[in-house]
Amino acid sequence: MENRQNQTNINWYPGHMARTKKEIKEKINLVDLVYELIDARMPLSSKMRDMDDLLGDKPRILIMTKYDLCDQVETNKFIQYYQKKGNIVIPVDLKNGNPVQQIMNKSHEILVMMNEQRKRKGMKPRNIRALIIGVPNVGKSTLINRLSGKKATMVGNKPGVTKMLSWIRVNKDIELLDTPGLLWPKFENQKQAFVLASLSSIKEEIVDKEDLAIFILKTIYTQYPNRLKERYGVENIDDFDAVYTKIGQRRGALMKGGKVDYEKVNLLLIRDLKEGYLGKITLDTFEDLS
Ligand SMILES: Nc1nc2c(ncn2[C@@H]2O[C@H](COP(=O)(O)OP(=O)(O)OP(=O)(O)O)[C@@H](O)[C@H]2O)c(=O)[nH]1
Ligand SMILES: [Mg+2]
Repeated sequence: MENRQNQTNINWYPGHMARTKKEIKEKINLVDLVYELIDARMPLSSKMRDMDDLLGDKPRILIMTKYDLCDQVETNKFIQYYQKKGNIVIPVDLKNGNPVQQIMNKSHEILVMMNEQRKRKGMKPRNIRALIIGVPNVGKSTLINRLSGKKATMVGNKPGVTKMLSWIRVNKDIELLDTPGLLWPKFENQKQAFVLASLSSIKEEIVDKEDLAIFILKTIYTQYPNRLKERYGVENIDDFDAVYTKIGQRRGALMKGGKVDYEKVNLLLIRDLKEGYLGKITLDTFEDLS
């Protein structure tokens, strides 16, 4: 496996995503504001593609979820980049942080503006309806639960938990439309697909585990070389057989007779990244932008 390249050509755009997009299109006229969620660990790869036509010029707030899990130095570069392009960006830790006030304040500003416009046209003020969109597993349902202060919708650490569009009232001013995770029909490049797969936005079953594990090894080695050393005692990745053997020995992924269990090492690498055992990481680099 020494010179192994990532061979898999991941493309995953199941029918239910096309259907979700169609349903959003049908409801978009009811929507005043869009919360676009981006996973802070993949600020480029998890940013919605192919949605501008659909969303038109609806006001948008970019919410960077999982800020607690990312490499803030790298992610902040993207935050600044999006801000420079005129976006409102709010980084959040939906698990332990307190994101509600900040998001509500911004939404309120937009509500006030909307109602001033309505007044000028002789229309009555009304509450705001916000659409939540983002790739699978980015934290859409978690955000709704945090904003509404109750378990209004189901969450889970795998893609595809939310299956249908549904309206949820947050308070007297705001109603939210939860949506299932969306991707776009064709990924821009292999890295984008692997990044999304590494952080659970692409269903595990459709990805070759070994390709994914090798991608993780290469990426972490390039971007955070010390992490492999700290966790597995791996100093370089010149020889993948040697790397697997080392990890297998360190982490007890061996078969009878002491041979390394390659499959187990693959799963271990994938899990360690997702669970944060490789530290706070941002897989997209600012160079990927160019
Ligand atoms: N540490 C951390 N975990 C988060 C954060 N936001 C969401 N999560 C976790 O991410 C996982 C996915 O959250 P969901 O809210 O189900 O994601 P979703 O976007 O609704 O996913 P689908 O419905 O499958 O598209 C859950 O395990 C959440 O607890 C965050 O800011 N920090
Ligand atoms: Mg959901």
